[in-house]
Amino acid sequence: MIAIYPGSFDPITLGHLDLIQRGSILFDKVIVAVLKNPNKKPLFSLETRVKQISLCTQDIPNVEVDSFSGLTVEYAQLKQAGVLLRGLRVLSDFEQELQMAHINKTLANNVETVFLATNTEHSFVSSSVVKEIARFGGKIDHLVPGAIALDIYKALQK
Ligand code: COD
Repeated sequence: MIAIYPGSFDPITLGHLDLIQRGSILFDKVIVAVLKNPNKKPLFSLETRVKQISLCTQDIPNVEVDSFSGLTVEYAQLKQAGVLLRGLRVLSDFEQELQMAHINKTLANNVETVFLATNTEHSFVSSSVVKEIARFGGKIDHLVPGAIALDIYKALQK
């Protein structure tokens, strides 16, 4: 079974990476799919995020990294994926994620959403928190993969 792990990943965090690692054990292949969202102004370009995720997942053989635009379920069908992988940290995630799962099910009945609960160690980690801390020069090496920490400080200085 192929699973799509869709998201913004701006930037990828240790919470995302943990989900990818655990998903790669559960599924034959995990495609990490970065959304091209013209309505958001990300810190990192789409191409940079794809490169960063590829670097951080290079040791996991059944993980692919890609980008997409449009509806996630249409992308999943294009890739012949039966599952959308999503993570849950707090109650507010659940509300939003459940609504999205229901909407996606109405759009594509053959694509299931599978939720993985966050690892307790990463329950408070989000891309926004990382950017907020880094903006003020705080320590982020316990929140993001070591390979991209410096990129974040540099991007925020521009
Ligand atoms: N621990 C566990 N899970 C985590 C952690 C953590 N520390 N941090 C993040 N996650 C999970 C999130 O809960 C989410 O499930 C996933 O990782 C990705 O998170 P983000 O923040 O990078 O990405 P999102 O949630 O902004 O991505 C939203 C989508 C791009 C998937 C969504 O907007 C989408 O599908 N857009 C395309 C249009 C569409 O099809 N919309 C749906 C129908 S309206």
